[in-house]
Amino acid sequence: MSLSKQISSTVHRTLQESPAKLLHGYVDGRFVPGRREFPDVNPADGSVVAKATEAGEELVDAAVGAAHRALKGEWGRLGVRERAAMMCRIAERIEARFAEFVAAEVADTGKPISLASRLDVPRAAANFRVFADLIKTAGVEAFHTETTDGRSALNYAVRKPIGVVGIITPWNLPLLLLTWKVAPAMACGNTVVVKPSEETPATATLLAEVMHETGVPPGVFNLVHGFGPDSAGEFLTRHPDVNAMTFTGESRTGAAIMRACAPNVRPVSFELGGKNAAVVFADCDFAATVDGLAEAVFLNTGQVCLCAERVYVERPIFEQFVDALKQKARGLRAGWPTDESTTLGPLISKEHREKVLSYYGLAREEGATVVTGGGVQGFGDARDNGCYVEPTIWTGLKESARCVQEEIFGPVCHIASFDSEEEAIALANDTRYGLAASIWTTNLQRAHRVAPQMDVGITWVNCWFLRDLRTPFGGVGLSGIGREGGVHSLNFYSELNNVCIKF
Ligand code: NAD
Ligand code: 6OD
Repeated sequence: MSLSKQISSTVHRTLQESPAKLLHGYVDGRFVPGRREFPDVNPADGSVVAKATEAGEELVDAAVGAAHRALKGEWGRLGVRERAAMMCRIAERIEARFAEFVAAEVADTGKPISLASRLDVPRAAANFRVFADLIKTAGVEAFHTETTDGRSALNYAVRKPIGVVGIITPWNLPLLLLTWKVAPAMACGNTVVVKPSEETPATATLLAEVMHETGVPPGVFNLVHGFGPDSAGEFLTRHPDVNAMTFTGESRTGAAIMRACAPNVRPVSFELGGKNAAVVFADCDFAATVDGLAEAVFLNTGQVCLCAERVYVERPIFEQFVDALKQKARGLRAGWPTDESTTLGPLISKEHREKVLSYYGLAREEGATVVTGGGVQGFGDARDNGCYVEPTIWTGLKESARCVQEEIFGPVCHIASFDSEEEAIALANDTRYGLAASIWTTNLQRAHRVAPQMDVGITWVNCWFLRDLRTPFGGVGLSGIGREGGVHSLNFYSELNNVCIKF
């Protein structure tokens, strides 16, 4: 059977079987039930695809305790090459269970099967492979120091695990974002307690199964399910024995987690929200830019932190560009996520749909021209119980409008015109966020001039979401604290002990 047929039949089987499925936490090498069950809902039609069990404070405490014991056990004694080899085996097991991972991600998020197969699951395996490679080749700083008595000292830094790392992740790219943190944390010899989003517990549970099958020692990877406040998320962030916290999610949640980490002065790494700008110059490759922006605005139904919600287009091509992106929006196929030809899935939940629709309403009040969309599709089948919204484009809003300043996290953008490079830079930087920007031009001198002036952590030129996992990833302002990726991840997930030897 071809891979795509295999994936498709696994997805259908999973959706049929899954209402009976109970997703437990994984602590100290065992699957353990939590204090109560909560539903895992498929946003395509509102059906319950599984139930997960919420970890209470005792289970989170048990997970942190197990993680500490594991640091001192077999895992702590493994050499770098053995750890790296284990991580490669984890990548292989993810690939061996590829169809199940895709099925679980599609059922939980409603994202199109084509997207989960091309992006989410391959990246999970790549995250383990890349950090296995990096840790084997990572160097340390060394300095030869002349001393005042005419002798010398050798300084060199030793990389050590930071300890137990708490990892909290969101629902938009659940497995990709979880493994983006688990892999470097494990590569550096840490143990982890992970808390995936309550909206998407399934692939994290499959990852726990993979850890188990791969022979990862008990306590190295621990999983607790549940919510944020007064639930597993909060219990983890305020646990005094967690040595570092890494979090991806909303800026507001980042602030709450920072407060929880403050009393014990623990390091944090935050990948937060964005209100990203795309700047389109009149000299761009028009067709390629429209294709690129259609992805940058609508991929994953706009639920990628890097999505462009503000598009600035140089005046001579403004009308033509608005029209071309409108055609792209109208060409998206809002279908069943399991259908190979679907290009637009639902939003994650009814609650999130209410939020996005509230912005669709607000845009009208704020004076937007609705170029396309602005409402909800009707399907005449079970998808009407789901969380779909129309892909939407606005023009005509003031820069101060809430729809231009606040992260919406849906399939929507506002397009405005500009007349000069300076104006484009000022408009792009007029935000409290600072995650990513994209610049579209065939003039490379301009690209080199403009890109460094973007107040963001990542600037793409003539591309978007093109990832090399060795590069720094993160944001400024409300978009986060710190950088992960390559050596930046290794530095966050390890402590450096500088050894100074006089000779
Ligand atoms: P969220 O902040 O609501 O939830 C993220 C996670 O935090 C969930 O697991 C949730 O249960 C947990 N949580 C919530 N409150 C908590 C608390 N008080 N203490 C501890 N844990 C808590 O985010 P979301 O709605 O799941 O995800 C969407 C957001 O994530 C968007 O803002 C998006 O931009 C952002 N995001 C950023 C990046 C990035 O790399 N910068 C990547 C993906 C998503
Ligand atoms: O590609 C990545 O490593 C990454 N962290 C992507 C984040 C996407 C936000 O939704």
